[in-house]
Amino acid sequence: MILSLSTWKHGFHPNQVTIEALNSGKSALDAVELGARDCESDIACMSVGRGGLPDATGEVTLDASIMDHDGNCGSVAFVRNYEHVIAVARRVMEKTPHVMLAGEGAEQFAEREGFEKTDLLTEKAKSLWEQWMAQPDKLHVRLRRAEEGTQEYVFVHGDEPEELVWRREYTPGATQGQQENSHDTIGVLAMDSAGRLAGACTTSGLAFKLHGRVGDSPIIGAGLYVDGRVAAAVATGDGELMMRACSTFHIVEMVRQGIEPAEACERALERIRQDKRLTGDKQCGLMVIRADGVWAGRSLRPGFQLAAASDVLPNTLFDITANSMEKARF
Ligand code: SD4
Repeated sequence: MILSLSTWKHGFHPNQVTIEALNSGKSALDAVELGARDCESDIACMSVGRGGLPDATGEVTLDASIMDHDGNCGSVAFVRNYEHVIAVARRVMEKTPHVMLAGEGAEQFAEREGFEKTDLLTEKAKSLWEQWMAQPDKLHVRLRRAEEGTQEYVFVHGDEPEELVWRREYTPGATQGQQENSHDTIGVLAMDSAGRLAGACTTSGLAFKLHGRVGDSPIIGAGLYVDGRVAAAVATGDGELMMRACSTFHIVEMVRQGIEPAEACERALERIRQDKRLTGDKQCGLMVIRADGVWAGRSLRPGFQLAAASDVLPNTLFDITANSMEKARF
């Protein structure tokens, strides 16, 4: 069988790219890279690649990781001016003895490897950063999409209880716009026709993060983990949660011990719920493919979506909750 999963609604197109690559006989590794690249070039997606929202100083800094069936992995963190950081991460995996390069060193490596320099900050991202800068208590302000179809964002202030925000935005029957917020990182998992697994994760991280902040996405075992004999798992959401819990490693190890994929995600979320710093506004979305092709997705709260496609399933968007997956209505 062939199978691909991508995080969030904006993962729908990348997932189509990934499944088509698998259909044309490409390896899982090539397919996840192509899917991730597709999102890195999509400027409408404001937390991946070009078009990503900047950090608190106005600079866009990217994190990415990639992992193959055999446990080879590469990652880059805090990279500026290179759009396809997923490809740079793959180059780290294939051309160096290292797993991870960060900051200036990663940028120099990208340059030496012939990657093209790009200005990652779009006018729209810059304008949102300027609006954020003008907020009185900006470190306690988060960004969410406003209304359905508008592609506009609103700032949610810290004085509004976040539990209420989630409840209002993610009640059943909420409109499409209400289901979306500023979480846009992409994680892609794939199984190719030879039964090989691979995963990729690429992001500009949390909007307006502190300069120098690195999230879970480039951390092997936090944002992404693959052991082709067992399972592949990827995470999205508030990275600090998955970094403290090593969530994707946790999931793969539970599957190794015979726990069903959906149950493994639920138990990983249970662990995250024990995090003393978990607050009502934080989200975490997890996806897993077991070596036999059984897959699952779970999230701390409603609002997380994933795209899934296989040789028997056309590319389809699913609504994910803490204990269920359902075909999305839009
Ligand atoms: C991070 N996990 O940098 C990423 C952000 C994310 O949905 O996935 N948002 O923490």
